[in-house]
Amino acid sequence: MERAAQNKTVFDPLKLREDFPILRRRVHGKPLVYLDNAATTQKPNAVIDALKNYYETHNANIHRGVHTLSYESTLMYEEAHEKAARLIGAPDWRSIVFTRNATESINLVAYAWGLRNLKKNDEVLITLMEHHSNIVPWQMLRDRIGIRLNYVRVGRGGELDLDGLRGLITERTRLVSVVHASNVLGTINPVKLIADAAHKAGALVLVDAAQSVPHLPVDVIDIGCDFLAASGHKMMGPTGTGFLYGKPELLESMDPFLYGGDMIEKVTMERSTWNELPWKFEAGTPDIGGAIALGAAVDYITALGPENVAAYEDELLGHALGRLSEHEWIKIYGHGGGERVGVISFNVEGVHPHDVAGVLDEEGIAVRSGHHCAQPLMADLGMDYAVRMSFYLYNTKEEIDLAVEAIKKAKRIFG
Ligand code: 7TS
Repeated sequence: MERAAQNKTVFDPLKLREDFPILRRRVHGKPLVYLDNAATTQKPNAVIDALKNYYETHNANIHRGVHTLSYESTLMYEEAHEKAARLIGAPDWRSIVFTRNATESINLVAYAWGLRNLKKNDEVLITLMEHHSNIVPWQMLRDRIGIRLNYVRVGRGGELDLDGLRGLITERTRLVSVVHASNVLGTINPVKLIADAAHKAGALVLVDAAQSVPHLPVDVIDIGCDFLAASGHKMMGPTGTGFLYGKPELLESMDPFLYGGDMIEKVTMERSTWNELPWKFEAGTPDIGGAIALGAAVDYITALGPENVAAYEDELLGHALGRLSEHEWIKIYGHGGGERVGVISFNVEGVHPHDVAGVLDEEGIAVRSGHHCAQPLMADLGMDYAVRMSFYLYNTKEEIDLAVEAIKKAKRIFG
């Protein structure tokens, strides 16, 4: 909340909303209120125009031939890597591998690092707070090579059990893979501290930053992580975009993930050698236009300032928590203090979460109801489903008030 107080007037959300054409649309006759930003975010004109401009004036395949369009596309595609690198404080743009999404980024590490470097009884430590995309790849390695998969527990207030975490890091731990900001509870985990503890034991650290990079200043050097996975589409970039950061020396030491065109240096009938970073990990024709438009999204966030985005979302979060807490029949999960991103999961006593979401939809309000791809966490919290509101920089307190009114309506109808 302190951050918000210092930065209150930094940007005008009403002005900024004009950059997002979709926010002008109506749903069931009501103005759209989009509160499902943890799933994917809306796109500003700058991103839509970058995509359109790419296809209208530059479109060609990259790293091929000398013709002008291919040359331009290649430069623009490489520049998008540089922008992503700068956003997360990576000194070398070649440590950024473009992927389709955060899920693919984590799978890249599981296949290209895990399959080659882990052996039976090695340990991977994750947490109960993970999205399925940071659980299932490690279960795959457990089933294929017999690694052990351990989970750090989560307290009722939504905090990771850090003492438990220290106890679970052993001399067999090879990787600690942890979510930076929870997509269910909003909890911001102390990833720098976790990275220190892991490194002391000789383990590597992967940070799942799908919900942090869009909302907070993130610096890979400050955190000290070895890998960081991010989603482009959760930070206003096009769907089908994401990236993996890896320490260059680690990426150099790894085998490729996918094999084929563009990732090779030389191919003979007998064998092949690999291209330099990051192309070694970007096999086949990538989403060139998407990546360039993701670069435009990075420009948009950078111009606003990630610290200002965080401060404004903190204001929205404080407002929403205050409004929801006025009703004892609303149960909020995991907001026991500490730093949070703008995500609130809750249930309404006596009303199924899908019914809550259905009533909100009739009012033009988009929220997610379900298991949020975090079933182990949901089970640990003693539920199957919850409603989730998640904010972004174009949301307003008035929208949150409309959502609270619609929740009250759902309670009146179903409760
Ligand atoms: N990690 C976290 C913490 C996430 O929230 C998500 C997506 C992912 C990884 C996977 O990202 P993707 O880009 O591969 O889809 N989370 C959600 C969500 O909460 N609702 O829809 C997608």
